[in-house]
Amino acid sequence: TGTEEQATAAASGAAATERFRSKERAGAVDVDTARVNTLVTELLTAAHDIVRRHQVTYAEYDALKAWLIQVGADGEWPLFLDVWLEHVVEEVANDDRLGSKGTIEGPYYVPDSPRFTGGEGALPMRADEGGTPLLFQGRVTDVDGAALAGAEVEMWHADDDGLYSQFAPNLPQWNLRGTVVTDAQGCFRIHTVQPAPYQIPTDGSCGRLIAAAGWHAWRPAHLHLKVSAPGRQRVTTQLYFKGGSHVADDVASAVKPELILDPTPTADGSGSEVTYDFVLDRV
Ligand code: MBD
Ligand code: FE
Repeated sequence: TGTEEQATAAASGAAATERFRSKERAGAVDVDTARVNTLVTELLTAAHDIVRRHQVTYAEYDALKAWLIQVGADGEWPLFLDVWLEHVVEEVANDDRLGSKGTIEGPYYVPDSPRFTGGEGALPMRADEGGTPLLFQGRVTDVDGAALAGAEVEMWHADDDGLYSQFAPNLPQWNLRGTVVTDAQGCFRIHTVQPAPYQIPTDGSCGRLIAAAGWHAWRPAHLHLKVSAPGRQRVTTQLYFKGGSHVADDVASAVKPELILDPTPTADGSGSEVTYDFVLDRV
């Protein structure tokens, strides 16, 4: 019609920035003076070294300054940081954790999604939701193999157009977001649809950086998950699809070999299914 709201970098950036501001840990940072001194001094020293080694010009310095200002104006700091820095923070944070591998959370998690008890649920979706139906099922245990009943398996993912509800216009609030609580055996079954690959918005600052540097803007299709149970460490992870585009060259560097699914067609030909189990370490 021409009046329909389009997904824009600035709108999804503003929503991601607002989401980050409202999360518990965001306001409560209190880092030790000596630690700030060490980290910021080393970061600046690395930048000084780059300027000297590459003879950075005033034109380049001004391009950097303009770009940094615009990242904030576009609300794209959450996107920028989660795409290009979070993977190393996650690696360091979970280095010695037992059980299921995790990976980055990214900018589009929203807590308190619709909850389904009894071990089974279908993520909220539109009547005409695109994408192949997918049954994602498995079991949650502790590191000794004991079933974790009442564990929460939170899932959120992009739709068949690569868009996330609450960060793109015209999607139902909880589209493709839900929490399934495991049954007495620790089992869960989640009915959803296959997501599409995600493209970093091309009309924002992250997109301009990608174009300027000659990179690509793609993440492989992925399911986001948080799996938690009382007295266990919560796992934040993502799962990818074997043979999918950009599994081998994710712009966010968040793929690990343990995180690749290989769904099989369902017997009745209606979609595909895959089993994936989670193991949660002690706190
Ligand atoms: C995503 O969907 C995502 O998962 C990450 C990590 C960054 C940008 C978009
Ligand atoms: Fe994502």
